[in-house]
Amino acid sequence: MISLLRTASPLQSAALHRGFAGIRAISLKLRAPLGVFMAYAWVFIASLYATSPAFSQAQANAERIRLEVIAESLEHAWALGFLPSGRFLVTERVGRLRVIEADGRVSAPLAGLPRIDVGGQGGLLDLALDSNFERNRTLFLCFTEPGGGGNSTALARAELSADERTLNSFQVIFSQQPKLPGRHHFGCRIVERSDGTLILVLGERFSRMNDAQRLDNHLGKLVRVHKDGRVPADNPFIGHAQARPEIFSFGHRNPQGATLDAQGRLWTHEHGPQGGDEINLPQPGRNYGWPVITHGEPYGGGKIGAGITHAPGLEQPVHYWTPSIAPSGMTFLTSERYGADWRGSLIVGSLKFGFLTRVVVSDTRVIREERLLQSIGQRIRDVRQGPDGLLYVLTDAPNGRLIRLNPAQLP
Ligand SMILES: [Ca+2]
Repeated sequence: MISLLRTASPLQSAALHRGFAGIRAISLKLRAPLGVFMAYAWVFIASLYATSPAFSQAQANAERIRLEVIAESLEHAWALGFLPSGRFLVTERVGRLRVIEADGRVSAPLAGLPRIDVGGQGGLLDLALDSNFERNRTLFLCFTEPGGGGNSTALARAELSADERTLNSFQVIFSQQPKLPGRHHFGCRIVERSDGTLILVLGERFSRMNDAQRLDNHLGKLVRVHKDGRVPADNPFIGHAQARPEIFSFGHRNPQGATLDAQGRLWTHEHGPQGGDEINLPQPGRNYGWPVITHGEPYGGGKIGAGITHAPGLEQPVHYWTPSIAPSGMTFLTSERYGADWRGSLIVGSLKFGFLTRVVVSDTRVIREERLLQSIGQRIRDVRQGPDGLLYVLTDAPNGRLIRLNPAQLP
């Protein structure tokens, strides 16, 4: 509760300094404390749309959400899962997996993880519960796997013990090739599609951006595998000489968000360089352009390659952000817990600015955006919708938090 109060003032100043005139006030009102980890605060929502019609809408949306900090002191929390027991499962990038009780108590690190190459952007990253978790206790993790004089992103399966203290039968089912020295651009989000296959998004490791255009490696790719690691027979590059058979789509930079919409379509986002963060709807076999085309530029300015944004045969993003927001985490809001008009929004976290962006979409088009939680004061690493239809956020900090976004229930 105190930490929330602490963050409000400097953040308000910082946001105003950035020129977000949409912020009129950040008001925090304490409610009855429920325990060491519980705090409530009223949070006003700000919008980048400072001009009148959109700003009026933003004001109407203000006060829809109040933040409830469920747990703190999570060391660079990265990914969130919801256990049928009502507990939460959280990865910490530093190589730990923890269970959080509904009342916010944080468990000791779970046993059963392999050696993980923690450092820079690498470590224990995403998690996804199997769609049949209640029956098979299976979950999927991706992490930075050491080896070959360096590391790469690996996808593994494991079973969570009945007491939820141990991972059993940990098994790597896919390893990105090649392994390279370096600490950057591991990508790493896992999505189970309705056909039961897994999509894993993979970065191009920063030093090897041109390899995103080559099919003989897994750098800058989306890959698709069965839950036991077998390659689906209908993957798009099966039978192509020199192509890695796991590849689903290519020409990606560093994706850190992936989710399905209500129709089962796959949406991803990825970090651009300086500007040009993208939302894509990856289709099998398609080329998403990096680094041949980009809406961004190198850090410090100039051109990447020929400095072009479009080219024949290369897919355009459905949306891009310039300046970059550094997106991480993504989910469709399918509930009406925040009002019927928010249902169907794509919710994306921002590392760079520490906000959520509510992306209003119509079918596969982006209509507009609204920025939420600009007072949160930490990088947002993950956002997911819980079984209760509410949104949950993980923040990426030495004292990262698990936060529930409650409807404000205005009088
Ligand atoms: Ca692209």
